Amino acid sequence: MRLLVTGGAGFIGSNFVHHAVANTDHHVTVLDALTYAGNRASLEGLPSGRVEFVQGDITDAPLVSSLFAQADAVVHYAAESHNDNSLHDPRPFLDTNIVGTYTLLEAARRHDVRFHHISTDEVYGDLELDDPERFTESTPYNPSSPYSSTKAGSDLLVRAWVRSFGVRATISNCSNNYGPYQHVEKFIPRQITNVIRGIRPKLYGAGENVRDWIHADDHSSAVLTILEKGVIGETYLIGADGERDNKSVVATILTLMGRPADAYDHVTDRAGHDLRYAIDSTKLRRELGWRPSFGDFDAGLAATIDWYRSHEEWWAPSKVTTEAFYAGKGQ
Ligand code: NAD
Ligand code: TDX
Repeated sequence: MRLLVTGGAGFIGSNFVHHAVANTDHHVTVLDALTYAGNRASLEGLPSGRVEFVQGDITDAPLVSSLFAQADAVVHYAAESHNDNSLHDPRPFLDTNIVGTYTLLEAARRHDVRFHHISTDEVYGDLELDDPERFTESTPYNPSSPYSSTKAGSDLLVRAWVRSFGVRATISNCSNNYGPYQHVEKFIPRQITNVIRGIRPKLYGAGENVRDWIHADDHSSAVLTILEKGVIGETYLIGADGERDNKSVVATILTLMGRPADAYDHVTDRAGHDLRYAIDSTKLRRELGWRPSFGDFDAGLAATIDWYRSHEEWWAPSKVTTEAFYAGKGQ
């Protein structure tokens, strides 16, 4: 298959490209604007005969149309992805997540290309810490932040283009990813690189918020499974039963890096901070037979710490500007 991957120079998109090259015969074309979050170096080492890179914007309709004309399937990762940035300046989130997804859907409709839309569990809002329920495909949408509301909007556009125009699309909503190539603005790489730099990790508020962690490689295998076996028009939740509160994640990072488990600071909480996310991925497991491979979160975290220790040249250029942004907000 000729796959077009939007956002393939970002964190999860680049992990997917590496995974697809290693596990399939697909040819991959990456379309990425190389915003602050995109990094061409995340695709280094891949065979040039299998992977082509196009720098461009998903809101550029003529460019998008010409790439869809040559693709059998599209996997759409490109997005503005960081909640904290969306609280500071929501506009790029509307442009890329809403108008960008609309532009791709119109091209999918025109060229009748199979389309897979990557989304997030954040569209469902948040859960109480003691709620026995987890998110399922029938949980009502209730997004909290400018980021998650634009992702919710993009999901609804996909559903409308399936029903109104017969676009052959599927959607997946995944929980929090960790692994190599994640920007240092995000929680886990921020704390790992802080410790490497001798800065104390920064925990928002009390640190009781819970996230449901999945390794990016497991997210990639789930997306390939949906591309191969998913039913058009369906939504699949992706998760690996990895619920942990932020305080315990920071303590584990510190311990794995040889520091006292409580050597972190509490900082200003995120506005509207979602309390807990938790995914029930029974549908994906039962109907499509998917299983995660990374069962041990601490082992995955240790491997991720090793990756950041040995790839300082990859993250160092972003570290200073990222920390300056947070410092300005007391975080
Ligand atoms: P990221 O910010 O690391 O990467 C986004 C990529 O998209 C970058 O390479 C950037 O250059 C590119 N991009 C941004 N705007 C673009 C535009 N207008 N045109 C073309 N390219 C553009 O994000 P990520 O964490 O890898 O997330 C990828 C996708 O997965 C997003 O859709 C996000 O909503 C979703 N998701 C992320 C997580 C997570 O834990 N990070 C969890 C569930 C779902
Ligand atoms: O320095 C920090 N300290 C801290 O306590 C940062 C950056 C974050 N946090 C907290 C906020 C969250 O409770 O850690 C948790 C994780 O934060 P992020 O890495 O910003 O992720 P989150 O807001 O949960 O969203 C992520 O998962 C869902 C991705 O960024 C989204 O793109 C995805 O949709």
